[in-house]
Amino acid sequence: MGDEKIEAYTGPAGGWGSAKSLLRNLVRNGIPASGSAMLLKQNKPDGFMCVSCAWAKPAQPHLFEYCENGAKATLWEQTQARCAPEFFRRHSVTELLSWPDHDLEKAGRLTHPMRYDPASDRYRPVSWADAAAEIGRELKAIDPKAAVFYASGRASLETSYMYALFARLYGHNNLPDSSNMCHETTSVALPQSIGSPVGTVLLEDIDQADCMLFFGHNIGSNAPRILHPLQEARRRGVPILTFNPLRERGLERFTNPQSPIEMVTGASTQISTQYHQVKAGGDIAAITGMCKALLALDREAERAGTARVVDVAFVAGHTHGLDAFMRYCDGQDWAAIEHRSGLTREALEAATAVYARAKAAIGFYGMGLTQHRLGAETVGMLVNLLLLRGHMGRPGAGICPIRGHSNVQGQRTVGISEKPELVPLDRLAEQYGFEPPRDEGRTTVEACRGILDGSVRAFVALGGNFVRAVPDTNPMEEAWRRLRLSVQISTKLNRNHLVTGEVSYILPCLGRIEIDRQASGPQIVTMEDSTACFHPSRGVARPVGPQVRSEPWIVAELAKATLPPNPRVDWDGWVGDYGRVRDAIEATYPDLFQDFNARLDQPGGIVKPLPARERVWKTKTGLANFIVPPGLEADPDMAGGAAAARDVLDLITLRSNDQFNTTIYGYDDRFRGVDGTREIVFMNRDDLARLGLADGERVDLSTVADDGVDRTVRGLRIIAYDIPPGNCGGYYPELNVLLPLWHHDQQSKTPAAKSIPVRVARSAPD
Ligand SMILES: Nc1nc2c(c(=O)[nH]1)N[C@H]1C(S)=C(S)[C@@H](COP(=O)(O)OP(=O)(O)OC[C@H]3O[C@@H](n4cnc5c(=O)[nH]c(N)nc54)[C@H](O)[C@@H]3O)O[C@H]1N2
Ligand SMILES: Nc1nc2c(c(=O)[nH]1)N[C@H]1C(S)=C(S)[C@@H](COP(=O)(O)OP(=O)(O)OC[C@H]3O[C@@H](n4cnc5c(=O)[nH]c(N)nc54)[C@H](O)[C@@H]3O)O[C@H]1N2
Ligand SMILES: [Mo]
Repeated sequence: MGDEKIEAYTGPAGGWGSAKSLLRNLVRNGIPASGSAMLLKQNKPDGFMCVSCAWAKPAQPHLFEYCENGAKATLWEQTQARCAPEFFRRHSVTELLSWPDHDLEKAGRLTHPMRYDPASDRYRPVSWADAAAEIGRELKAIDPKAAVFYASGRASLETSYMYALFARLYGHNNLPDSSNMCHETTSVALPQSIGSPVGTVLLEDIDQADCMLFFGHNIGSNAPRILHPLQEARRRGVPILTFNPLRERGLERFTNPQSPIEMVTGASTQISTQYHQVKAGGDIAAITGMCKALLALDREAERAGTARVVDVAFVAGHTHGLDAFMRYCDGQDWAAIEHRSGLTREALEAATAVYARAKAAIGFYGMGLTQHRLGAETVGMLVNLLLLRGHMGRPGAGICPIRGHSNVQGQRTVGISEKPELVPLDRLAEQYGFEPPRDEGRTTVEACRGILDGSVRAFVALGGNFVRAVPDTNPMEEAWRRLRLSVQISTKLNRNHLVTGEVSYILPCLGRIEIDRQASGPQIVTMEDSTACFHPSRGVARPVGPQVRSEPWIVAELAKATLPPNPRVDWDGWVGDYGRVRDAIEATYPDLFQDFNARLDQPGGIVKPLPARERVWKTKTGLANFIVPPGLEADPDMAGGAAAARDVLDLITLRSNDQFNTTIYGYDDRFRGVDGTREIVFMNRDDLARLGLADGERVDLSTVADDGVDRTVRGLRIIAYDIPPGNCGGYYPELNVLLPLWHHDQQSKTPAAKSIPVRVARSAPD
């Protein structure tokens, strides 16, 4: 860690700051500038799909179809550093447990399969054959229902299909993935509203939209390539209305680092035309205010005999539940809306006035909506607002959840799901001649509960850093040690490897940037982006080392070692030619993957058929539904009791500009003016004055909960910040200690990481 420096950032997103940061990353990963040629292949038809976010890949890519953070992800994966057996000889697991996340991954790419040896407290190299044989023996010895197969969202459609099939042939549906901490809220909310589990917007819609709403996503850091179409939209004069507690730089101003003119002149584009600093969890209230204002405009228009504001024909022909929704809106008073949203009636009416004029509007959103106690209802509210004006299922309009991991949406599409009703089990039964398990599997939260209560005995991870990403870090780490089997298929060392079970393995895999050569030659893999388009990805870099295997190969070896032979599942044939896995995928999902292999190289990707795009509503009512929320609160537990006490704030856990989830590239959160530390808490100046605290002081945060668990993080440095009063912010995953496992979206069980009630107290002097 370097020196701490806290200094407000005044530049735009992108620009020279971005170019400089990129260069620094080349150097820190030991990659010569010439190695950056690899970046030219990023998100290109003849190259690889970025391993960072899931944003759409255009049919006509730019010369540089990558962003600062996508490039960082590539360089981080393609580092010259190696975490080889020698590293594990030098460092015991106990020693490594004291290392920060950044240093662990910085050790470099994993090169050998390793098995934990408790006697020496070290990981030791093991052969692939021995590893697979022991893991197979262990899995055979337990009840399959006591095993969890987690996936982190990066592995390809091919690997994911094989992995999910392995779980079901073995006997369980315990297939949570990172989506359970992320957009599971979306997967539960959108089917109720519009009968689709995913967003309806395509890239071409963004080119046609004339109004955009942005709720709770930090695009400048987490999906920066969206800034290109947004910049173009702003040039067309499209208004962008943003709702976010923090003034995120990428949502304010952007200089396109790929535009020589902008780089030389320093010109930047204003992104948001209105910026509303809604309180955390205040979105139901804010959107209620907008709907209320919209209905008022509509009544006025009706009285005056002018054009209606509500799309009457759409609402009458395509929706259900408007009357109840109108009663709900009429029943909310402005004082309560203002109080809960933290926004004035005037501000909400100003946003509504712009929205009411739009002919084609898109609602974008991220974790700021999904990670709340009533996250699903909050997403439902955004859809309600769009439905009132018929912005669904026509060009330039729709709902656009911005997905996280680069193939998280695709993993769900090909069967990684704990919900058996979402998987064509009958077809799998027929295709592979077996009886798949039909019972509900475990979500991430339920997997954690099972680890805590001992009912889960084995955990296999296809990527990710589960124990670090989930809530309640301390009890989870303690319980992990009682697991019988922990298997981590990974590219880099992380904390989950060090929190061992009785039998623990690290299995090193290729990333998709590397060339994956199998019996039939170099392989292609595929993924699904945020706009539900499938794309091929071709490795371009030299594999990390001779002992590193591809994910499909590893999954096949584990499956062969665990399952009785099945003549209908040709694991080795599949590994020899991934095209055959794609044929199998097509056979299971003929409607989604028609002519999959033949159409792989379709420019812009293969568009997944989505009924909601065609105004066909696969809901129980057969119509798009207005969903009435129970009240204005997205986090009802923040409303009263201890949480209303004067020293209690609502904590938002955030990503910095220098991390990918639990992967910490460095300690620089440039856009928020933080450099050299992650041990900070952003607080509002009024709260500081009220609590007698000062900028730069150290405080301890403790979760307000009466379940007897001590959840405290000590010594965070206060940064006085432009954040609504009553809210505070800090970094994930360090603050996951504070997030109770039961504090999750009630419907989807997505942890409510954007509203944790915490008590703030000055730290005791050391
Ligand atoms: N470089 C980089 N890219 C990434 C990732 C990464 O870590 N690094 N992670 C990937 C993954 S898995 C995901 S899911 C996405 C995550 O991308 P985001 O959805 O942007 O997630 P967060 O960084 O958690 O930020 C959430 C944003 O919501 C705002 N917010 C918080 N609470 C509220 C609220 O109550 N209401 C509203 N309206 N806003 C709120 C915060 O201020 C913040 O701007 O990014 C993906 N891309
Ligand atoms: N408090 C709080 N908690 C959160 C969140 C939050 O906003 N706040 N966000 C949540 C969200 S949105 C998500 S998605 C989860 C993320 O949770 P995870 O997906 O479990 O975590 P990652 O940090 O993405 O996983 C990083 C590890 O993945 C491995 N890896 C990287 N690339 C590959 C690959 O190509 N193949 C394989 N096999 N392994 C690979 C590396 O070993 C690396 O250490 O965290 C959640 N947790
Ligand atoms: Mo995510």
